[in-house]
Amino acid sequence: MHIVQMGMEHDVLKENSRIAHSNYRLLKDHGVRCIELMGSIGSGKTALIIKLAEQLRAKGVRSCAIAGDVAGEDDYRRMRESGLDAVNCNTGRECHLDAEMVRKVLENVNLDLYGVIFIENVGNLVCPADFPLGADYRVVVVSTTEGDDMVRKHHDIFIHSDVAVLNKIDIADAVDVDPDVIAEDYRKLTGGLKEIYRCSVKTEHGLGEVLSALNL
Ligand SMILES: Nc1nc2c(ncn2[C@@H]2O[C@H](COP(=O)(O)OP(=O)(O)O)[C@@H](O)[C@H]2O)c(=O)[nH]1
Ligand SMILES: [Mg+2]
Repeated sequence: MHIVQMGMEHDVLKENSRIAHSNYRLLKDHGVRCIELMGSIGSGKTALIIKLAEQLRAKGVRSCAIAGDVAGEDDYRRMRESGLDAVNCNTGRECHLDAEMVRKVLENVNLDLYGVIFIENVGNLVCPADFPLGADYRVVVVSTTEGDDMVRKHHDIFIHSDVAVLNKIDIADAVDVDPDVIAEDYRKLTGGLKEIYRCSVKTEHGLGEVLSALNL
């Protein structure tokens, strides 16, 4: 008899998927759309969430954000100071959020109050890819300051995300990065089917297109 040994990793990912699906159902039952942002430390995830939430507020849509970080309350505080409702979620030593952490946070959020929930994952371009959380859209945010090789080096996270955003277009020249190179790498990776959304949270350039890409 041939015995297939199921590794620990398989079980963990399967269980994560199951909980992610139940998070998704819970959010749908309350009519909440959920957007997860992944990306390096400093790519502009917090800044983008704050700005998108402001634009949604102007349209009468109320949002809440889950600030995922290894430690500290910095992003959570920035979100709150901007007027955005937020929940802090420290992972301790984990380099990514998982569906169970999000499930526990959602248990303590009055979902009937919100049209949109943003989830900021821990700054990391590798680990979050394997752990869906139950969002409608997984978004990867990279910035020009990270160099022009992000898509080539980290294709997994681009493949595991629905929408890709290239932020800090305003300082591309200053850091000698050609956004066209990143855009072309992404186009190739996605078989010519998808474009990376270029924006600057600072100047607000391209944010309307990002909102539309997220169906918001
Ligand atoms: N010039 C410029 N700076 C930005 C832009 N977006 C974010 N930043 C800055 O980049 C830094 C990191 O942003 P943050 O939102 O904390 O990144 P996170 O670690 O991905 O959450 C902050 O100092 C932001 O003000 C942008 O579009 N242009
Ligand atoms: Mg942040």
